[in-house]
Amino acid sequence: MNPVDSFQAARLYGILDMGYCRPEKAKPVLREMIEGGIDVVQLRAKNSKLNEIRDLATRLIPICREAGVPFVVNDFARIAAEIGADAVHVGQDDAEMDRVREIVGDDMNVGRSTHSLEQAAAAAEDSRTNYIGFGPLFSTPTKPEYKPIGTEEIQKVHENHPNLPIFCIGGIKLENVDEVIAAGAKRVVIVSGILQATDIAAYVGAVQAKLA
Ligand code: 3NM
Repeated sequence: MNPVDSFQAARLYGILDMGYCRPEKAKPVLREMIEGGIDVVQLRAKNSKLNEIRDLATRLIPICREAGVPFVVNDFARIAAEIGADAVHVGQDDAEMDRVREIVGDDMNVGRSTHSLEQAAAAAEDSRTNYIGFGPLFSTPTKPEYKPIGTEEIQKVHENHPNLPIFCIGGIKLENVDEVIAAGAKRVVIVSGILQATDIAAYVGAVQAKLA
């Protein structure tokens, strides 16, 4: 499957956020996510040094490759390009898209965080963007500074952009994913729910069963 199609086909996108995971645990946690059937994995390390992120990404990408799971680097286009990641994910405030494309070229996927229907529309119109995150739906300790947008606009954002892979994000857990799906979500991102689960593979499998 080519990388764009794999984002289109994805249902559950997991983020290996180093705020929840010690570096020495990253590999076993990634393996558990894959065992549970995760569709996409992003490495997010807001407080790590560049060389640490590069080292970690270099160690993790072969595990994803072997499993056929797309590997995404958060924020750092240069590292994504160096290690041959499947995508780089950037926020609204991160480097301008031209700069990102200059670094990663035309073939790599670029994902963008959006926090409103307007930002989603702008990303959808931008041919440099391949998929979006849409949230945070609920308040979340993983991104505490962002105001939750709720679930009311999920239907609308899908109606507005039927061909864009849209990943709902923010405060989604196994316990509330039914509500998110009922509101129109087709794809979700989960961070703390997965990383704090006692059995990560079982948790991922249980969310996948609901999204299927
Ligand atoms: N981005 P959790 S919300 C990394 O809305 C991130 O763009 C968001 O973590 C956005 O699953 C978020 O632990 C945190 O709530 C999601």
